[in-house]
Amino acid sequence: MALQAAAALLPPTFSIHKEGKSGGASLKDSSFFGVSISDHVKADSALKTKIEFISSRKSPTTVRVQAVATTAPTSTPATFQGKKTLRKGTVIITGASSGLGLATAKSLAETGKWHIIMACRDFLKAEKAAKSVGMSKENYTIMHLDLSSLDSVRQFVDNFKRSNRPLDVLVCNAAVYQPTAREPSFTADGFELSVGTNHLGHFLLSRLLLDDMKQSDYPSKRLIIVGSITGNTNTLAGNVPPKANLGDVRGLQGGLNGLNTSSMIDGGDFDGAKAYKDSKVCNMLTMQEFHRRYHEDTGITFASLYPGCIATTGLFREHIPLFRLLFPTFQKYVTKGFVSEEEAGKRLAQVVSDPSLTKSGVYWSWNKDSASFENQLSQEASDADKARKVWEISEKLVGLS
Ligand code: NDP
Ligand code: PMR
Repeated sequence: MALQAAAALLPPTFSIHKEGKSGGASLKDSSFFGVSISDHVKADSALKTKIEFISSRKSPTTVRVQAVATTAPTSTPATFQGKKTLRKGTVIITGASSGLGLATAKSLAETGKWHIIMACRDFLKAEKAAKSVGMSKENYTIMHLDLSSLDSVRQFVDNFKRSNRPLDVLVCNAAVYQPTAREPSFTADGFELSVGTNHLGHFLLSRLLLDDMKQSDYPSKRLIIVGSITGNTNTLAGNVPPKANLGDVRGLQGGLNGLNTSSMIDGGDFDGAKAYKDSKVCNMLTMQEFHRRYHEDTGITFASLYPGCIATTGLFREHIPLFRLLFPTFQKYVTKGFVSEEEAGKRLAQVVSDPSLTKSGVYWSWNKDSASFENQLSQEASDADKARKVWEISEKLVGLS
């Protein structure tokens, strides 16, 4: 098979990793198809630009809020769907500067029915990205948001509130994935970076913006948190080691700071791939906890999704080059789980605006014919007690309780 051939082509520095916690071959540390590399692979820094703010645990990030209002806020009240006077919806999409977030922004912008707030940590990159996909100026605004700094999240929220725009839909999409990291890195507030960014940053953001969504008069208000198949151990993909597992959440309880406590949610040794998958479990648990706490009273639809394997995105920028080379082909022809960025963007855009996807508490997936269906979450990702625990601890960590 082509992939075995590819594995055979690996340089001698590759070896079968036998120290996986699950006892099987581990994909920890820059692995692909069960092989691991001993060289440390550094992230591609070419994507970073002058105005990016980098967080470090020793010197918390100073984040200056940048915003460009490309159109004046619209104040025409919303009416119910079907009526011609429905105003433009406002949707915030985090991490809209590339991959799924950008494709979704493009798809929504093309309808002319949405104003997209691109909430991004790299303003210039976002501007170039919006232009590169042909989004026209009146359909978007870029606002600075670095999810790896709680200060930045708060400043983003203040800045958004000052814009006087209504908030109709919030999409928590941004994520980092560090499969090759040997040591943990940390957010400005000292949380392990993947969980700190993908979960805790979004947790604070969505909690602080909930009131704005409550106040919106838009007919279908939605809070969407992007999940993934790899956080669900009821799937083949979710069983590729290292598997997601929050354990008794003792590491989260301790603050994930890697000093007096583990940097991993379950209290174990650092593993970048596992940290990402754990963060996705937190994303899916948080969506359901939101649903339980707020859906009935607010009418807001809370949803998560697995958009398909978008094997070409920047998510894999820190993976070894060989992985990035082979992964799209592997997903296209072996698992057949591959979707293009454009198709994935259309899927997430459906969850934002399709009138048939208003059910709350749902984890959406798509079948081979690109038809949406309500998917089953793994036992852990649907554990209501764990969801409540993660919620309560997260509240403390981000300073909400
Ligand atoms: P990309 O890397 O292309 O997009 C991630 C985005 O998140 C980028 O815009 C990135 O910004 C942004 N981001 C990262 N860190 C921060 C931060 N600290 N503050 C603000 N923004 C940040 O990956 P994808 O499009 O693939 O990922 C999008 C979502 O889709 C993620 O939630 C991922 O878990 C999910 N997903 C992806 C799958 C896939 O196969 N690719 C499968 C299933 C789910 P910048 O451009 O500045 O780096
Ligand atoms: Mg996977 C149906 C099988 C399937 C699907 C849909 C995915 C999706 N993967 C599948 C199977 C396998 N993967 C198998 C059998 C292997 C072992 C050869 C495998 C390996 C693999 C690696 C090393 N897969 C990966 C990685 C990654 O580094 C990606 C990851 O886990 O990122 C967290 C990944 C992914 N596989 C997927 C998807 C969607 C990913 C990206 C993960 C995500 O965004 O959540």
